[in-house]
Amino acid sequence: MTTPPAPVWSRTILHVDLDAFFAAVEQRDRPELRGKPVIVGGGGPNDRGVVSTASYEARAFGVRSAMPLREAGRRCPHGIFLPVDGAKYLAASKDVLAVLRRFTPAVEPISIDEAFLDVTGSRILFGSGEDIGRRIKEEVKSSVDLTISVGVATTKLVAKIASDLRKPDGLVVVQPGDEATFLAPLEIRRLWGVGEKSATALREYGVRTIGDLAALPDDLLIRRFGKHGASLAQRARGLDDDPVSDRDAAKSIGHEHTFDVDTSDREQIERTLLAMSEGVAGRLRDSGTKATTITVKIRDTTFRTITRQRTLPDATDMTEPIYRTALDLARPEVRGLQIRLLGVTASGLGEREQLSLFAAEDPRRRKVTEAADAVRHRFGERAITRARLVGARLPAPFERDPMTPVDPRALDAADPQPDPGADRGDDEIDEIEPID
Ligand code: TTP
Ligand code: MG
Repeated sequence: MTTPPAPVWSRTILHVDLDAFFAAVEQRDRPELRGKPVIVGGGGPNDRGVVSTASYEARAFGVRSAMPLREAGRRCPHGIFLPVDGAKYLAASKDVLAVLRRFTPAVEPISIDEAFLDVTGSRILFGSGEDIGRRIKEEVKSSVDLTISVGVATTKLVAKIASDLRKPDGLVVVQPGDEATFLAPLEIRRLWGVGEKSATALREYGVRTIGDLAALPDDLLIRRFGKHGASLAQRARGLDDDPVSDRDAAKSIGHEHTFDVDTSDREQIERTLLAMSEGVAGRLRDSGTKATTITVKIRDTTFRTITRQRTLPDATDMTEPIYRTALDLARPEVRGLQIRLLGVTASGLGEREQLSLFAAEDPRRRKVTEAADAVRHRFGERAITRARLVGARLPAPFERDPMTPVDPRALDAADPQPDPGADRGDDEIDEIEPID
């Protein structure tokens, strides 16, 4: 669900991020590890894997997430190396979420250890954003025994950057009106929606910092970057009404799949996304709703879990736009990783009044889909399937999901296409892309 929009300047958004999460859970559960350099990941300093995370004591020796364990062993020979215990971290993550939900229903988890909260409506009960941030820190400490860093601002982007500034155990408040000044000195890449391509294009205009971008005239940005140019500039000026979405389970339709064996096989990953997109689209049609937001969830072998979300230009209940979006969001994230779990969720569900939007799609395709739905309902879900899925070793739970006949070539065309806006970096825009 999406929180009802409040005037941008009056919103209070919190971003919370646990400190050295996996290592902190280990130190919590084994007090003898507190104050020690703990390095979580793989099988130890001689393992070929990488560091998931390191306690702040280990970071003092230069150990970082994603560093080869051997390198970590060289930098911190007396480090205590522990394997990843994903189930334990998930449980802690859920406990923290429960604490956050005491303060507002508008909680949007974005990875295993971070979430956005819209506490605008909670201020009357709990005080200012700063007060709420402080209380959350206290309650996470007393209930779950972990420390958390909090950023408070009027926008998600500013709150997220703020929470990172005084880690660990930080609380940083950016007052309403100070957003643009706060963002101005930061490198342009930290702005959501600015990937490498956009950054390169912006550099042609001498834009290096977010402040440089904010100073560019709107008409130039629109000419160069299309319709998203203006919203990019607004974001650079600290104005961003991107809502905190609480992804209420009842208000979204999604599928998840855990692979029997973790995989980095591109074909298998794409096929799974396709099967899940089919399932989601079929269920949307069955429930007579269309969705505007697609979210993919990716968990890797180390239990690192991320979600990526994008709002579609038009509401849909069709496989192709859902799959295309899911693929686009997942591709850069799964590269080189062993994937344990994938999920595709549709949210921002609207009613049938959106039917007028059918005009935006090929009416023949809808007819074919509707005919397929009828067959599916009458003869069962396996009656119809896409060419790409035939004979594929599909993940079991989705074999039962609705399949609809669409020219399989259309699906291959669902690979991100060089659209007219591609060289303008449009594909990167609108993506909720957490900052590295
Ligand atoms: P982060 O929040 O990025 O890192 P952190 O919580 O360990 O440290 P801090 O926030 O204080 O800087 O990631 C959360 C968890 O996700 C982290 O504890 C382990 C896991 N993770 C990986 O497994 N691999 C990675 O490359 C990263 C960045 C995180
Ligand atoms: Mg963290």
